[in-house]
Amino acid sequence: PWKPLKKVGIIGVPFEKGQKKYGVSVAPAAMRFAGLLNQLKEIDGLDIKDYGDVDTQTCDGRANVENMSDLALVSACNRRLSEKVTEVLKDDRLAVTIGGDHSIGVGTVDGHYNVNEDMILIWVDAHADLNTNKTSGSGSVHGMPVALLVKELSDYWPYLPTMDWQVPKFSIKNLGYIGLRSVDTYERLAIEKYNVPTFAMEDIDQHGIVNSINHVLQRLDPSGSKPIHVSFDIDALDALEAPSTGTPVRGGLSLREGITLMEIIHATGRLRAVDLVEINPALGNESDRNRTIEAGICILRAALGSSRRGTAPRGLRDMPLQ
Ligand code: Z70
Ligand code: MN
Ligand code: MN
Repeated sequence: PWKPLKKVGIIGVPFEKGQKKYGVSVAPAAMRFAGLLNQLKEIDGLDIKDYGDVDTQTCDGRANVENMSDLALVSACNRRLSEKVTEVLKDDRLAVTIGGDHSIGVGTVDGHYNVNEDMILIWVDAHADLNTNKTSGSGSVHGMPVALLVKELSDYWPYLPTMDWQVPKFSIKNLGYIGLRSVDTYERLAIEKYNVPTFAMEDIDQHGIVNSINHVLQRLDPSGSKPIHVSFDIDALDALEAPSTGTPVRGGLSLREGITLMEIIHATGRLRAVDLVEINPALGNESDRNRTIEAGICILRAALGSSRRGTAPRGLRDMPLQ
């Protein structure tokens, strides 16, 4: 009974306080300037609505938590984003969120979970983003969103001022990873402790991207009955494909593997939310910037049903006569 949603809502999140480099917050504007909306509207039959950008500038209150930078801003931005994602989904649209750094995954998943409690989450990333403030080497919240979201890790956090709105309800049993190749020691410990289905780059090399994503989908949802959320960090792609990102890691997914992954998820008909994060147009030269933005648009187009085979014109059965 599942068929791909033809209605889509776009949300921009110009937020970069979940990490330390300038520039990720420019990505929504850069993606729009590169023609994102028109390139998505070209896809057969899609109805694209732009919900604009979330306010990422303001917060009230303070949250001085050890080894956790700018928590009050991260919290305020994600609270607004969560409500926006919920609104888009309640409008029966697939929620496409353009970050911003990956700390915004807290808001997108929270907002999705509030509509679909049975959702599964595919985290496509070079990194696991599974640190707590105790295990993080950077203190940057973009390395912590998964740990903030999952209920199984709630006891590993101190009280987080300003975060009362976000009660971790999502179960780590509904999480899978694709593309990992830079995993911290306690992140790996948690992946093993909770037996999170994880296809790191060496597993993808062994099994191929098609078997890898199919295996994760089969593990998380054997009956094929649950809504899917994909949180796609552009650094999952190889640094040659997507150089303009804060923490490029060599030896990643080819753009073709990223597109194949998204085509398979689209074909389930169950995709309900996609995040595209960590594009930093301020890093690298113009060619790096354009390549990274183009790669991001290719990933989103595949997620929304663009076919590399092409699409014949709707309702027409013959070529035009001369
Ligand atoms: C590291 C940390 C990270 C992205 C870096 C890195 C996390 N595990 N995520 N770049 N996109 O600081 O927690
Ligand atoms: Mn990430
Ligand atoms: Mn990453």
